[in-house]
This record gives sequence, structure tokens and C-alpha cells, in this order.
Amino acid sequence: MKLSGAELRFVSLPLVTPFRTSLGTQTVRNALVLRLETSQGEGWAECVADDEPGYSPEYLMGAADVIRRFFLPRLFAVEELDPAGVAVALDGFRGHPMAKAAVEMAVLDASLRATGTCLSAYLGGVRHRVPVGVSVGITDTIDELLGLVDKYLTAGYLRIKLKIQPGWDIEPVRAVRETFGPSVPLTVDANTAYRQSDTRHLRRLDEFGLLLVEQPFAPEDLYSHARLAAAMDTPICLDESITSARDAVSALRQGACSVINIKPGRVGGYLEARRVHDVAQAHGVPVWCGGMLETGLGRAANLALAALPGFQLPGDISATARYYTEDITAPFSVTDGHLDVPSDPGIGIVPNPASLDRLTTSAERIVR
Ligand code: NPQ
Ligand code: MG
Repeated sequence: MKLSGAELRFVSLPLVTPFRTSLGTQTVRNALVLRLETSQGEGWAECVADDEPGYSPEYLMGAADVIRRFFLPRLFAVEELDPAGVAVALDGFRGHPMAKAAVEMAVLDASLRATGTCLSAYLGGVRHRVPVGVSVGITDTIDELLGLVDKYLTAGYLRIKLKIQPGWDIEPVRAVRETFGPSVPLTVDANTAYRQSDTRHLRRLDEFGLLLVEQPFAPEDLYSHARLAAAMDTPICLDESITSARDAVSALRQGACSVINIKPGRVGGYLEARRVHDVAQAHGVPVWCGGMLETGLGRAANLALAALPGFQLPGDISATARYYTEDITAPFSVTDGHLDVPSDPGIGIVPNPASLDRLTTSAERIVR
């Protein structure tokens, strides 16, 4: 197919409750929605970059700029564009995986819509619903944290992930374990907040029977993760460190992790995400789908990915209501701890025009 135009829309979705991690506090999700116009019809996507370069070096306005200034002109020049061709066409541009992932997602959506195929079937999904967990931010008090965990367990979430940082780790984890018992699937995510000298401290987490500890150290520091993995009983999971299937091979061969969190934006798209999944499967290592406070567009596509066989742990793919009162698409809800994998063509969902307009802060159209 041929690309003829694009619309970039900035949307602003207030969070139902502030989300605090070791990186900072989020009260609103500003996202970039991309609509591509092609010879075969439209394709929708979102870019998961945040306002600020905190979680990763990418940020929303930078992602929009690299798409507008470099990616679209390059893609307009491709005569026969298909999903795999996006990464090929953009290969000469370094970095910007979240921006690349957004463009690839929109091309995937347009081309699968045109052939009546759903993303999950295209990627090789094997389930029609997927188990889901919830990521619980840092709170002011342990009582407040226990209240949230109670609410999410009542809502049916099958795994609780606690955000941790130095000064908010052993005690909140102990409190959740003591209150809700040993059988609640529990994980922690540090978002790189620790240093190798914290190893003795982190080993104290071993007594709580966690499913995994996510990304304790800096993204580039595979060595320290390998040392920690050898020193701890709890499996180490990498998130920020894994930006490609090649990184996954490297981390697994070094013993830096035994679980991988897959986020399509972080690895440059759904096709690379599947390759990370395939690498992990070849190593007998489970993966799970991470979350980036997606709108309904990214949530739909993540559900398709999480239907692949190697996704053996509940994902950070919560109900819409966990994050937003109003989304740009119809909401997703949890039933018995699961979310349904969309089965309509493409990513399986489109924005609701009225909601999209209400939540849009600015828009621009770019033509060939
Ligand atoms: C993680 N997500 O697994 C991330 C971190 C994260 C659901 O825990 C704006 C955009 C704010 C993306 C805050 C979850 C964010 C963000 C935290 C991602 O590490
Ligand atoms: Mg994480």
C-alpha cells in the first residue's frame, strides 16, 4: 500500500488517581495519537512516549517531531509499504523506538484492516482472553497502599505489582504480604532506583515470595543485574534494559534476568516485540506484557500481543477504569481477572470521534 497522509493528535487524559513511581508522579496522561491515510484505508496508533524523558530518553514532543520531520517523508517515498517495511525504511534513523513503534502500529492496523485480519491472529495469538494484573504506585502511607491493593484484588486482578524505591520497599511489601496472605501473586518494580551497593538490602525481598523483582538497576547495567540474579532467590525481570531482541539474547546469555517485560514501544514495535517473545521462548524464559498508561488503542494492541503463548505471567494491561474516567475508545473491563483480546480486523478498535475530539488538545495533518 501507499501512504498518502497522516494526522498527529495530542490528547490529554486525566488520571483517576495520581500514579507515583521512583521516576516521579503522573496526574495526566498526554499521548500522541497517529492516524495514517493509505491507499487501503486508515490506520490508528498511539505513541507511548511520556511528556518528559524520564522512563526512557524519548519524550512526546520529540517523538512527534521525529515522526513529522523524518519518518513520514521517508515513508511517503516508499512505493509498496507493508508492516515489516516500516522498520526497513526507518533503519537509517537511530533510536526513537517509541516513535517507530507508533508508525509501525498504524501501518499494521491499516494493512490488517484491509485484509480483515485481527492483530492477534497475525502475530500468532493462541488465546481469546488474557490474565491481567495491576501496577500500584507509591503512596503516602502503608494504610493507603493496603486500601488500594484491597480494591484491586476485589476487582479481580490476578497479580499485584508494587512500585518500590529506596525507603519504600521492605515495609510496604511486608505489609501487603501480611495483610493479603502468601498466595497473592506479587511483584515489585524499581524503575532503576537502586545501585549495586544495595544488593544486600534487595536480598531481603527474598523472604516475601515475590514472582519477580523488576529493573532494580540502570538500563545499561546488565552486569549488576547478573550479579544480583546470582545472589537472590527471587527472579530478576528486565524492563528498561531490553530495547531489542538482540538485547534479550545478550541479557539471557549473561544471566542478567530470567523473566522479560515486553513493551512494544520500548523495543520499536509489535514485530520486534514478537521477536523478543521468540528469543525468550527459545531460552525457556517467561515474558509478560508491560504497560505505559496506554489509551484504548495501545491497550487493544497489547492484548493482541499478550495472546502469544510465551506470555506466561499476567500483564500490566488493566481495565480502562484503573487509569481513566474517559478514554478515546470504548472502555476495556476486567472479567474474572481477564481482558478479552480484540477480534475485529487490525488492532480491533477505533477512537470514538466525540471522545477523541473532547480529549484532543491539538492536531495537525501532514500530506505527501
Ligand atoms: C513500568 N508502567 O512498568 C511502567 C512505568 C511507567 C504501568 O508500571 C507515563 C507514561 C508515566 C509511562 C509511569 C507501569 C509512566 C509510564 C511509569 C510508565 O515500568
Ligand atoms: Mg517496569
